[in-house]
Amino acid sequence: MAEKTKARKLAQAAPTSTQFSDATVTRGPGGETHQVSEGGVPVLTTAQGIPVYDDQNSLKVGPRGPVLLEDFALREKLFHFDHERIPERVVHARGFGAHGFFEITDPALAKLSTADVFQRVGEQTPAFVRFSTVAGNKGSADVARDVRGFAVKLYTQQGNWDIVGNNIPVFFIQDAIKFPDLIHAAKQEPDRGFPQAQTAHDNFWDFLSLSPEAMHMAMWIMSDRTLPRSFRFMEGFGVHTFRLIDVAGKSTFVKFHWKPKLGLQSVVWNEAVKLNGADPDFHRRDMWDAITGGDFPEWEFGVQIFDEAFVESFDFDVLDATKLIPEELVPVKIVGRLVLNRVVDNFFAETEQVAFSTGNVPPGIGFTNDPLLQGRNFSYLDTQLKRLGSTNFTHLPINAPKCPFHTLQQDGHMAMINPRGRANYEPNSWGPEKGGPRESPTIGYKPAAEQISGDKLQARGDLFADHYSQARQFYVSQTAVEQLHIKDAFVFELSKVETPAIRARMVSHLLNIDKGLAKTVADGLGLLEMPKPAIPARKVIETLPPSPALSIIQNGPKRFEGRKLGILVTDGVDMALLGALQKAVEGAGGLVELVAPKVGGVVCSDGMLMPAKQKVNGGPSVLYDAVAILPSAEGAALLAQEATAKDFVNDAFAHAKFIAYGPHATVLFDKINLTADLDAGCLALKKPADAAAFIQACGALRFWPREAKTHAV
Ligand code: HDE
Repeated sequence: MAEKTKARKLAQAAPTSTQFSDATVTRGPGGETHQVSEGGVPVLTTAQGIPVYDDQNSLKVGPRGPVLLEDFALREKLFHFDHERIPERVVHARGFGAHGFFEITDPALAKLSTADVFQRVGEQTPAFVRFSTVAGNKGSADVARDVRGFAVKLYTQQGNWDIVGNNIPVFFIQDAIKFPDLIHAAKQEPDRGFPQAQTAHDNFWDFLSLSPEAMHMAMWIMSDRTLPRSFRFMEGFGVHTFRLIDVAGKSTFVKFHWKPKLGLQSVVWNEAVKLNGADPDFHRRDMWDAITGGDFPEWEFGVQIFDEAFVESFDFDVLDATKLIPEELVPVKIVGRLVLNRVVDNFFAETEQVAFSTGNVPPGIGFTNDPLLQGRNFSYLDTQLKRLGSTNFTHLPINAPKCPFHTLQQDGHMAMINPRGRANYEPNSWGPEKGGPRESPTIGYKPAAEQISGDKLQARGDLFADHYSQARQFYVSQTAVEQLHIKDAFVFELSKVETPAIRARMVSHLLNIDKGLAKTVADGLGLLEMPKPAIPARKVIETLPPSPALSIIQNGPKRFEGRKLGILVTDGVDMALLGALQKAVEGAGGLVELVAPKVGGVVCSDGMLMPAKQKVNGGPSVLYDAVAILPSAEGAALLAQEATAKDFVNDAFAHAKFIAYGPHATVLFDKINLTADLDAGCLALKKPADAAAFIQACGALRFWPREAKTHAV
């Protein structure tokens, strides 16, 4: 804890008011960063450095105008403003990035790959990570039901390595040629321009139900994986099979994994719906608060390593991105860690302009013939030109390598890295170092040796044709609670589909995955007739054993660390109870926020003023992992008249949260008819010593047995 407090202080001490980040600041001859007026105030200038006389009024003829075109400061200001926007990403438009480092903790990879980043245990490699949703536009809400992007850029000493992954280990499609169709179908429909950031519409389910290869992913996206509680509590996956290439050029197959140190956690759907209204920035705020508070998010870096013999023996094709390799079959070996410890200085310069590409791999890492991966290698470089406007996007500080680099590329829009001298080709006689820079057969990037021959054709491998076996395996690997959420999600999404035939077509696929699931969804939709099962391309659908690694609840943290308790308080709150709760939460590594009738705070039973974080109508319980209700007697009577306080309790209960309550809370519970329903997830705080047991219970994160009793439809 002492370490955490120290880190928190350091993070708070970090300068926040510099006008430019160091990467872009221009200094005068004496190192000055500003022209200074007589009073010592930094002077505003135009982009040409001309000091501005008046930034409140444009240049006019008389005080009522007309405005003169001569006003170059006005023209420049408007001109620049008019051009502030760049195209948002065609997918993954809404994202949030942070800096940190990667380090190897186990030397195992050093002999399998020449990648410099794997060679030295404990050496920190700078990293930048951008998390994102996929379908929503840049201004959409964070807690959309959607896949999350998990894109990692490692600035290694032999160039940038981008692992452009997701929080789900498989994908919708097998071949890049289907990507534009998938994304068109998922995003707003082209005639009406809605719905925004959701897949609950006809086009999406039409395409999906016509694409049996998407069925495994359909199960994942209808699971709680697409409703993460925080970026900090989700896994990341490289998805494709890549190669590690050793010094002899021999390659080993590998899949990359990121596992959150604080365990997995998701929110429930009704909570997500409300969160998007209460705080559309819920995920980015969580990340910002954690890092600036010194609670640095951390992931373990794991690898599944396998060889040609495994590839031959595996039931599926390792080149098929709609399949995973169960961890029970090839365990994930943890060999490193990723820590995020610095927020960006400037959102646009870093998070918006960062440009990832699956094609960015250093020596020692190789591609496979996964047709999705091969398409991506083209698409990412291509899209950066459109988005960032110049081939010189690599000159931007966030994209430039942090190791020495020297290309012979030149010119182009906004070239900022311009070599001196005469040598812009090679071989040449001019360069000081033997006509360099030259290619290097010793350290230069070399792909894995691979013999390839075959007919030119448009087809897929036979093993790509099993679309249901792993979908079924995913479903049977979930706990009953998670299975219920999957059923509910299908019913919700398909209920928003207006065309009955599309709903039925989707159910016809579910029949091949799990009959019980199909039946419940059909019932939930009020489907009059059960459709026939979809005809599988490959007749045999395997019943694979459950894989516990695929469940969120089974991989939860079992502790409250990194989580938040919201305490609803009023004037007169019992300071002994409040203090005990605060101490217990902090002891568990969590955070406490007070929600009160006024944000200025409350006067506690001992006369002390405690400031609140939220006014009750702006701090609904969806913002918290667990809640405590601690009003005084008078306060309880007040809250019983306040709709948002009643919602606070009702929602916490409906979302299966642990609830602690002080002696007067029952007035509020009576008012909302909750008293008779209080269960083992609701703990009475009779004395300060009860706080520790409550926080201990909160480690389960939700009191799931309540859920079935609160959802009748
Ligand atoms: Fe992407 N994807 N993708 N994707 N993707 C983009 O690149 C693409 C796929 C992923 O935070 C785009 O710079 C194709 C799988 C992430 O900046 C674009 C195909 C996975 C991000 C693109 C895929 C991803 C992107 C849009 C199928 C998980 C955000 C803007 C062949 C393994 C990166 C951009 C960031 C972004 C193309 C499939 C992850 C258009 C063609 C599979 C995390 O280039």
